[in-house]
Amino acid sequence: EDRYNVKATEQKWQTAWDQARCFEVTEDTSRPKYYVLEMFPYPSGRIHMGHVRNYTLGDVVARFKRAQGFNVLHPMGWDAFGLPAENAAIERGAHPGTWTYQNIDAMRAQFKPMGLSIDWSREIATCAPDYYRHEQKMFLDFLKTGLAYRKESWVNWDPVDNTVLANEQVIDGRGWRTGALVERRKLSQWFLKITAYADDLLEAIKGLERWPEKVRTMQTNWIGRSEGARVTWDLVGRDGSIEVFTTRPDTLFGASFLALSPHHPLTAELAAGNAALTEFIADCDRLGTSEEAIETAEKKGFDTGLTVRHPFNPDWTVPVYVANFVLMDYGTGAVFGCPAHDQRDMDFARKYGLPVKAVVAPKGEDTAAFVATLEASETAYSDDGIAINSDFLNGLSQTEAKSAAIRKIESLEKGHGTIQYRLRDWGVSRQRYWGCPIPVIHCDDCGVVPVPEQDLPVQLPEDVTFDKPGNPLERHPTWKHTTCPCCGKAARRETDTFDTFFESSWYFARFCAPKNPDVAFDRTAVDYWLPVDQYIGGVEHAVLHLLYSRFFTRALKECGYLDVKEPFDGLFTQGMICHETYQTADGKWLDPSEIEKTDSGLWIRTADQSPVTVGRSIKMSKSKKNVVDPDRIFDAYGADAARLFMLSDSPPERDLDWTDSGIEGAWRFINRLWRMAGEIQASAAAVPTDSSPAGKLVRMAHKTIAAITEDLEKLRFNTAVARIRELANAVGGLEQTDDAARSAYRFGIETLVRISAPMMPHLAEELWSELGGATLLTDTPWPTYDPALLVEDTVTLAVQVKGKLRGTIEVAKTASDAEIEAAALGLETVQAQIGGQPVRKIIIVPGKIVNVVV
Ligand code: ANZ
Ligand code: ZN
Repeated sequence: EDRYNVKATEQKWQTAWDQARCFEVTEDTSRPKYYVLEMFPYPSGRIHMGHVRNYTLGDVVARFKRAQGFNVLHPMGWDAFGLPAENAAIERGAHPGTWTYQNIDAMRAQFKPMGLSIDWSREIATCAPDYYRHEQKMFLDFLKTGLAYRKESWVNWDPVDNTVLANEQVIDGRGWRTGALVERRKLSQWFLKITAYADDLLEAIKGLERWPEKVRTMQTNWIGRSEGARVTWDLVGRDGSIEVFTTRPDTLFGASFLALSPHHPLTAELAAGNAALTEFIADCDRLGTSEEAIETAEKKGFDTGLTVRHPFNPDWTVPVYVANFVLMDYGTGAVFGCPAHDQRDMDFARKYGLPVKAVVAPKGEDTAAFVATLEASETAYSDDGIAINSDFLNGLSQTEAKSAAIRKIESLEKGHGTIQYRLRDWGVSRQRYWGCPIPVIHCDDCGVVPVPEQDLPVQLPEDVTFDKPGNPLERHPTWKHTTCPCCGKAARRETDTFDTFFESSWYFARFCAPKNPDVAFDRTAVDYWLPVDQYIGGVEHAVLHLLYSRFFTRALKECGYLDVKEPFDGLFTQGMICHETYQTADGKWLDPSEIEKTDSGLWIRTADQSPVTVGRSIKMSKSKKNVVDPDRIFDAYGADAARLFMLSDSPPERDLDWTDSGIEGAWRFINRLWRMAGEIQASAAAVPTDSSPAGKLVRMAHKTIAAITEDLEKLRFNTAVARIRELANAVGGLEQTDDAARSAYRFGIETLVRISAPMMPHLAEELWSELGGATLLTDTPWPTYDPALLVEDTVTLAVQVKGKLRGTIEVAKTASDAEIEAAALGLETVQAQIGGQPVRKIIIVPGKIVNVVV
């Protein structure tokens, strides 16, 4: 045969690995473990190139670690609950479960031909009752320990469909199906107390040394620790006070108003019987619940007519507004406004004609001029500076002024220094069908009663309809009707289900013993496998999923489920796959199959010969029609070529441009390796390591093993591929003229095969068997190198004539002066410079220069 039969070969080895159960693992305390995990996919129906990259990266790590002798766990599962299944049910009438399991089958069938070293016996789907029953139990334990609680909170409400909307279903402030303006509504919902761990989650980020800096920063900002003060302002003319939270107590002398959240208890009190204020609150509610909407909306306020006394001077009073930008669930739900030093407050002050008083000035500037300019300006000064116009704070730096102000507040008993976190408790209730039922029962007499453990799982009913808006669990004729476990009277089941981030917060631990029906985690198994040594996924999960998992692991430890605190020891976030885009003159996106190149090299649309603009490479997305279907690539070039290309051109953390020439290049390289292996000639000679070309090649192979081992250790896959290509070039360039060369050639191929195995496992396995490997390459240890052969045995010396560089020579490190002189004089360029003159002296600087003096 003269062509590599990629289809048959890849299929053959996948079957061989399956039959040998190569990737099925059990705990084995005699060997070091290594747990590799890619973020598990949502079963959308088809895999995309992002999946191909993600699982290729993970598979290289898994296969490499395995060859190094680790007991490698590399499992796969499906994040199977979620809104798209319900949307499909609404649009196509298929049951969400049917749709989901069909998608799982389709995607599994697409993953299998990739030749991933996955232990498929551990496959899980989070929508299976024997998965979610365990999280119902966890929830009951969280309830007992106070980590789960119920409180009123805001949701997006579609007033036409009369249904709660998920954030994704709100588009530009409108319901996705009705187009109606979304409102805020208050509902009683379940929360998990992630804030109890705010400090610990923040502090422990320091220890996550194998996480990308970028992700650590994002988590730090998300937790958002702010040092500041709570300050009390007494109301004028009535009892009571308003407490505000501020990070800038140093600017207290610049205060010109107080602002309450529309949902502050005092606001509610004032609104009773006040139609204008009630209308203002309703107006604020129409903004929806997203922080972004609130931030970008025009700042609006309502003057309550109340005033409060300044904490440092009871004679100084400022007005109290209700303002749309003050959030109820941060700090105290009330702020003091300092327009000179906060842009939002400045906008507000200019709009409502409130005073602007400068109390901070930059060091070393003309203060009077600065103050005059700032107080007449529209732009706040929020940079650092020295306190001015601030009584006892004058002259202090910002840090000093903050502490001094807090000391004063505390001595006056008008508040105290405090630490505030941006992090909020995690609201886990969703008014959706396709999620894990929350295991509680509502009884008119007993209140909220947990479902007794022996009644778990609370299973989703199968017979549901999606013909009307809203949650089918609500409308189901029987499901929600039950009896109270306490008093036995008729009672109602909770019809909310969990946020789907709930399932993904513990799946990595379930993989340790996924079939255990009795407990979520088999202790021996989780103690052995956790934490995950290398986690790989998209940076879009840098905050929520990864933070929830870190929280869950702590909560589970507290409830006695396991004994680690951090779930992911190493984290790697991969870049995106990008592709060129094609557009018609009027902006319509075109698929590559709709265009062609003219003889003059221009792109046109085949249908009407109209010109096409080729856009820069951007993230593959269906809407831009620039996706490449993995199936088509596997079919045309095989899995190894797709894998190789995924690893080749860009470092894995960067975006990768998909190009036809790139995948074709990978394909050609695979064929070239295959042909080169076919050119091995028999030889009985020992593998040479001398300074002959053959010996040099062998040394290079040893160096390549050393370097690639380090590359793979550090996830520098593109460099690793480059080294394989270099070695292949060198092997291909070696003439098999004698036995030593034939032996070196064979050694070169053998090395190439072994170091390619994590990346191109099928080709490597095929060539290994042709080389006569005794076991599967997959079961063969990683190649070792001889450190002695890494040491260079030659040096390169610069040769100068009359002080000018004229060439270089390569000589053995042990070469004598006479040998070096002869080699230098042997250079044609040197002879040309000497031009027959007598050589007076040759100066040798060892290891560096040969200077010929004439
Ligand atoms: C007075 C002040 C003066 C403020 C100044 C800032 C600059 P971070 O850093 O995010 O913690 N704030 C407090 N509670 C708020 C709420 N519930 N809704 C909206 N804004 C709120 O921000 C803290 C600052 O945000 C606080 O400090 C407060 O405004 C505002 F020159 O107090 B500051
Ligand atoms: Zn009861």
